[in-house]
Amino acid sequence: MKNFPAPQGALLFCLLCLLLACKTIPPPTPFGALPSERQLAWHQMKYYAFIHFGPNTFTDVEWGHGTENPKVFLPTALDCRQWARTIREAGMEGVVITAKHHDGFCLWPSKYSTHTVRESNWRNGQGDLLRELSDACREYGLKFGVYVSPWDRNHPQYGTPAYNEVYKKTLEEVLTQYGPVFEVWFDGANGEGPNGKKQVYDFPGFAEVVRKHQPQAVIFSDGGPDIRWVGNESGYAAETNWCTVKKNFFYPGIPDVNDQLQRGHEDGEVWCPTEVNTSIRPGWFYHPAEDTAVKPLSRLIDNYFSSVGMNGNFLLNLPVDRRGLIHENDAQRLRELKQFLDAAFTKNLAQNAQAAASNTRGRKFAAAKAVDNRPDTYWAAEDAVREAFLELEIGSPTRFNALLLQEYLPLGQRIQSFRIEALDGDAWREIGRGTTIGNRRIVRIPMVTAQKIRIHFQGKACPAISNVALYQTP
Ligand code: FUL
Repeated sequence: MKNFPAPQGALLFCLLCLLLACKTIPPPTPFGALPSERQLAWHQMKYYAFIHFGPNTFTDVEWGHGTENPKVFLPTALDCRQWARTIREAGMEGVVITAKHHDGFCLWPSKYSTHTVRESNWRNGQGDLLRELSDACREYGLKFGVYVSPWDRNHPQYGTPAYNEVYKKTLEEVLTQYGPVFEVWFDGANGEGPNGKKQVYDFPGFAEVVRKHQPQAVIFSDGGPDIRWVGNESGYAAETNWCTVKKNFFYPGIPDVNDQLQRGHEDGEVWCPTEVNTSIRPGWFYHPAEDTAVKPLSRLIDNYFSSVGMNGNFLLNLPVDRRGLIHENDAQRLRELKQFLDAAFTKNLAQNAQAAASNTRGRKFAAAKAVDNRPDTYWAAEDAVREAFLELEIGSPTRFNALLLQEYLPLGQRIQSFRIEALDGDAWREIGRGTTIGNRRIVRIPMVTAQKIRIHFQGKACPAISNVALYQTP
């Protein structure tokens, strides 16, 4: 038998051990409900635009009756490329358009309705707003999503079983003619139709149509199935926000559970995270009187931290005006928010931090994986460890007032609470605390200067943290 010379032999032995060590330490066991691929893709988004546009824009109401003359729909200078440019420059990642609101008016020439852009004089009745917008989204690299109201105050068959079939056909048109759709938004509102009857909606059937034609699209409603309403329209997720909910508990239009929608259910069996929707103005649709009521920057910043920073995504509504443009005042506020976000989040002050942890399950899951800027690696503790801390040595005294924490979602949402400490002289001083983390938690704290910080995690299973970052926000 051939012997290796001693030093090479030892080296090989070490390498083998290392290889074995890496191989044998399995990742933590996933805990509880887990996200699907389409949900994980959606979790990578943060901030996108809602657009409410239709006859209401011209009649100055929020809920059209469905009896409006389609000729009222007459934007004078409609330009979807201006929308897409403005949205892109705002740092948003996509658009969800009211293809049909409760008045039943279709922004595309649907075969299944007589209340559409075809019956208006816009583009001589030859227009298709979904075509123009989806083209503009492609040009500007934005994702395209649709709101198709099940409640229809115009359709003569509304209130009968036949309407469910009409609605499915309508949905099919929207989902097959305009390229990839990233999100389908089902509103829970269910009022009376033109014949005074309410509809019993076939939501499972509607979802089937979405899955068939756009399997990657997430479906939004009060009850998901993919993403849920956050229980308010003012733009706030809750401090405690679980991605999990009880099975078959929420459904579209469910009354009196807004608080539970906001918080989710800690022990829920189903993954269904929150999307936080609010409008940049008081109304969803355009009203000239609200030109001076665009929300102040401070409010939008607050909404950003309370959505993107509280384990949700931010869907900010822009009421396109009667010209068919995003109004200057709204565009200005979007630019201001973008400037704030750039100033706040471009520089991660923990970028070069040295990380250590009170417990680690092996090299592959080392503390450093929480600051390596990769979403697919994470620090994890051993299975039995439900409380552990990460320690960051930043290198030099650093001023910061915000911390970003992210869990590695493919293993479930695990953390129930956390505490942040800074080394102050010889003593650790608490500078912040919170409850859930999930996809993304941004903790705002009073400005501190520190060189060493610790984040203590406590969870339902061992922590699996993919990212920690520090920021100094204006
Ligand atoms: C609500 C609707 O009734 C409003 O008109 C608006 O579309 C909002 C986003 O959802 O349920």
